[in-house]
Amino acid sequence: MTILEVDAAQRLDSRGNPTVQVDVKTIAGTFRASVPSGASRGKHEAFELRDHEMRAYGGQGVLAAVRNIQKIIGPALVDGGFDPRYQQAEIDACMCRLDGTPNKSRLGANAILGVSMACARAGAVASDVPLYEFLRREAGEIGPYVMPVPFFNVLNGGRHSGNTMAFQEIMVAPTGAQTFEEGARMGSEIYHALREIVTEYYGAPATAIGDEGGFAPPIKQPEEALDLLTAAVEHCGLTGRVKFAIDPASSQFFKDGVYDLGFKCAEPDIRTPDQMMQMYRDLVEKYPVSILEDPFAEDDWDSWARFNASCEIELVGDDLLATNPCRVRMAHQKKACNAMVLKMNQIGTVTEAIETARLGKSLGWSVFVSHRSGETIDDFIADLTVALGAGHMKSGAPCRGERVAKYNRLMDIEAELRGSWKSWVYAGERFRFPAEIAVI
Ligand code: 2PG
Ligand code: MG
Repeated sequence: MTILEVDAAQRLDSRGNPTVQVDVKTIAGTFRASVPSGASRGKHEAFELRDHEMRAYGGQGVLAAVRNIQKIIGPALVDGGFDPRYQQAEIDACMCRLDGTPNKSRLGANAILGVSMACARAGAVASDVPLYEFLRREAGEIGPYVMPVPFFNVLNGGRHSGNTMAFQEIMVAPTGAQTFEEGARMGSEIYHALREIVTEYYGAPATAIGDEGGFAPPIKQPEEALDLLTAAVEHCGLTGRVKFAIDPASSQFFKDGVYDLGFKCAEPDIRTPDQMMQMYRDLVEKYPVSILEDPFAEDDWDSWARFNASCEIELVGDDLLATNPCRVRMAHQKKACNAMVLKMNQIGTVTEAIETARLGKSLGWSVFVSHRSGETIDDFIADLTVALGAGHMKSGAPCRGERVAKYNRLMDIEAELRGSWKSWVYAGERFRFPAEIAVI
């Protein structure tokens, strides 16, 4: 079964920016994928091709990427006679060869990834299996199926909202649920309680939401955010059954060796790396924080390594690693972190994303699958998370269509597993290393 045609179009993402949509046609049908886009992008990420034609979309157009798919990638895949059932890796390698650059800057990672995802969907349907099965086979995963713990980003700051909060994401995770579905319910209940509490403290206008669906009240210090969340959890009677996570996305406010927590305020609020470390230690001690993602900037290796030396919780590299195997190896060598974020568009193909996840796991790290702040209703990452047995994922708040698309897909997958012969577990408290559950 070969690829008959590859087409692409420019469509809008959740922020109203253009993005790439791909259609791959085979005898089994037409399979679509859409590409996400970050706001707090790391400088080591694969290249996102934009038109920079200022007369349209403020230069954000992706027509060049669309043309690259129509004129270069599509014909090469059709001529190559690839079978998407068995040749995902070959298809992805062919696109990397066509591009020929280390960071996909010729054809654009946004062009290449869209095709890669759509081919995986074509391969799954032609193989008569759900996408998570197809990707699981690609990843060589065996053992029970793991439903991930969702990390809901319920308070938005940083580059994702217009408020004063420097930290980009404050997340809540239902680790004490029994199933994903129960976890989704807990997340939704906490979200709604949080709305009430934000209204009470800051007034109704503060319940406006940020790019990932979380509230964006005028918070200045991280404790304020965690106190609000604590109150919401308590209100729902869920104390002890949830954990918190923080993604400060600190590359965004790192300059000249220091961090400026006031970067969105009139006055700077400068902290040295040592002060940042102390602040994180205090937060971890005071609140049930289980993940710190990008607490230090992408090239502040020294702070990462010093903090990691005594860090007992999950310390995740996002901008630091950019889902790039070279950066992962570098971080491992420097002992900079103990976990990786997995974002397909940071590297640019499904195959390379899976390989990077496997590399992380082989180093004893956990893998935290992530959406981007600019999303579409494409729910590919839900299947990818189950396929990898990653144990946890983040897709924003339990609010906004492009965010809940992934959570809803995960509920569908869980329902399917429940009705099948397959053995499966909800990662729960063991979200970092869910494979260990299987051993028990
Ligand atoms: C992050 C992401 C996703 P962005 O930093 O983890 O939440 O944000 O897509 O803007 O890089
Ligand atoms: Mg991040």
